[in-house]
Amino acid sequence: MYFLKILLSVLITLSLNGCLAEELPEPRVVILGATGAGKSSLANVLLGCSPDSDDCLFEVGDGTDSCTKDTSYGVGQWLGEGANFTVVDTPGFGDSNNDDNELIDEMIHFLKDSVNSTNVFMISFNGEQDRLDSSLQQMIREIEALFGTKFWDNVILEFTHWAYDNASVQKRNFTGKTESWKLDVYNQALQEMFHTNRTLDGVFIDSYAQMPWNTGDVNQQTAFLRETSKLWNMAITAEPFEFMTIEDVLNELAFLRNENEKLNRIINEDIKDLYQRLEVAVMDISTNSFLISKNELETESSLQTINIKLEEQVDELAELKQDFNTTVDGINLSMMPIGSIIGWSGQSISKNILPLGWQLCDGSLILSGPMKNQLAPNLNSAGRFLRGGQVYDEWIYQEQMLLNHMHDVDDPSHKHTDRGHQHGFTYQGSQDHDGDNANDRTQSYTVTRSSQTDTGKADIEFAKTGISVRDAVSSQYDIGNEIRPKNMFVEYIIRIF
Ligand SMILES: Nc1nc2c(ncn2[C@@H]2O[C@H](COP(=O)(O)OP(=O)(O)OP(=O)(O)O)[C@@H](O)[C@H]2O)c(=O)[nH]1
Ligand SMILES: [Mg+2]
Repeated sequence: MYFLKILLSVLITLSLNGCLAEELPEPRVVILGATGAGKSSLANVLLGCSPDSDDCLFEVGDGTDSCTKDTSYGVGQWLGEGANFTVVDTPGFGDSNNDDNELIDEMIHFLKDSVNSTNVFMISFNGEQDRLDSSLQQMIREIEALFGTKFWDNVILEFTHWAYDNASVQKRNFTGKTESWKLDVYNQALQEMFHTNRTLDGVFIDSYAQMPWNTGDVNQQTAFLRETSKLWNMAITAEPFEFMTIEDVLNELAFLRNENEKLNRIINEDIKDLYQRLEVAVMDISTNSFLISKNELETESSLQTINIKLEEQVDELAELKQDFNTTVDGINLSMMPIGSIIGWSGQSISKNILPLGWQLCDGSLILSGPMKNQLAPNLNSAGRFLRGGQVYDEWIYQEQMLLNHMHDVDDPSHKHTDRGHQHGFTYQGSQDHDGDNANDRTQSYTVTRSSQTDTGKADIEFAKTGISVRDAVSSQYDIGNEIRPKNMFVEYIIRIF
C-alpha cells in the first residue's frame, strides 16, 4: 500500500515535471538551507515519500558530501494524499567541492524561469546545530540582494533533526532549548545579520518521523502532522512572491520610466491640446454669453413688443367683439320691418347705444326714413301701453276709459216713517159765470187752503234715504289716477329706416 502511494505520487510528479511555470500548482514551497540540513529529505516527506527511499524524487545524501546539485521541483499531493502542490528543492551551500556562486546563479535562474513565484521560502536548519552556517548566510545575503528585502515576507524557518520521541522532548524541556527558544535565537541572529526586523514563524518537521521505525510512535506522528499542517496553512494563506531580481525591477523601472515619459509627453500634448481647446471653448463661451445676453435683450424687447401687440389685439378683439355684437344686434334688429316698435332695455341698463335706424318712442321728430317729419309715438314719456288695432287705428292715442258697469248695492232694508205733513197752496183762477150771454164775466179769486195728507202716501226721494255708493274701488286695491295692470317700464323704440 505504502509502495503504491509512493509510486502514484512519483507518477504524478513525473507527469507534471515538464509543466510551464504558471501551470505548477499552488501553494509552492521553496526549500533553502545549508548542505545536509535535510532539504531533500523534507521535500520527499512532504510529497508523501519516505525521506530516504530510493524511489524518492529528491536524492538524499549520506550526510558527508552535498547531494543535491541542481534546483528542481516536484509536484504531487500534500503528504501523498492531500491537495496538489509544488515543492522546490535547492542545492546545499557550503560544500567545499562546489562553487556556491555558480549554484546560486543557477538556482536564481531556475526560480525565475521555471517556478516564477512561491508562497513560501522555507529556510531549513539542522535543529541539532545552534549556529548559522556562513555559506547559508552568504546565500541569504545573495537572495536578499537579488530579490529585495520583501522576500522576508514569505520566509518560514524550518528545523530538521527535531525528533519528538520522548527522550528528545524531555531533553529539550530539561535543557530549555525548546521550539520557542530555538525560534528566538534564530530570529535574533537573522535580524542582526540581515535587513529584517520581522519575527519569523517556524515549523519543526522531523523527516525521520516517517522512517519505518518511527511510524508507530504516536507522539512523533502527532507532532509530524501538527507541524506539517502548520506549514500547509502558512503556504495556502501567503501571497505569492514573484521572482523578480533587482535587475528585473530596475529594468522594469527603466521601462516604466520610459513609458511614463511617453505618457507624460502624450499627456503634455493632450494638455496642450486641451488648453487650446479650452481657450477656444472659453472664447466660444464668451461669444455665446454675449449672444445669449443679446438674445435675452432682444427676447425681452420682443416680448415687450409682443405684449404690447397682444394688448392691442386684445383691445381690438374686444372692439371687434363689441362690433360683432353690435352687428349681430344690428342684423337682428335690421331684420325687423320699419315701423316696428319694440321694448328696449335702454342705455343705462344694456350699456348699449341706440342702434342705427331706430328712434326712441318719445314724441320726437323723425328726421329720416318713410316716416320723416312725423313725431315718433310718444309712448315713453306718457307711459302708454300698446294695443292691437286696425290699420286705420294706428298711432291713434286713446285716453283711459272705464267700461260702463253697474254696482250692486246691498241695502240691508230700512224704514221711512211719515209723521204727516202739510201742503199749503194758493189757487188763483177765474171763474166764468155761466150765463149764456156775452155779459158773463170772469171773476178772479184766490183760495188758500191747508190740507193734511194721509200717512204712507208721501214719495221718498233717493237722496233722503242716506244710501250712497262711496268709492267704486275697494280700499284693498291701490287707488290712483290711472288704470293699469302689474307692469315694468322699458323704453319703446321704433325702427324708422
Ligand atoms: N535524524 C535525522 N536525519 C535527517 C533528517 N533529515 C535529513 N536527515 C539526514 O541528513 C542527511 C542529509 O539529508 P539531505 O536530505 O540529503 O540533506 P540536504 O539538505 O538535501 O543536503 P544537500 O542536498 O547536500 O544540500 C541524510 O543522511 C538524511 O538522512 C532528520 O530530520 N532527522
Ligand atoms: Mg539535497
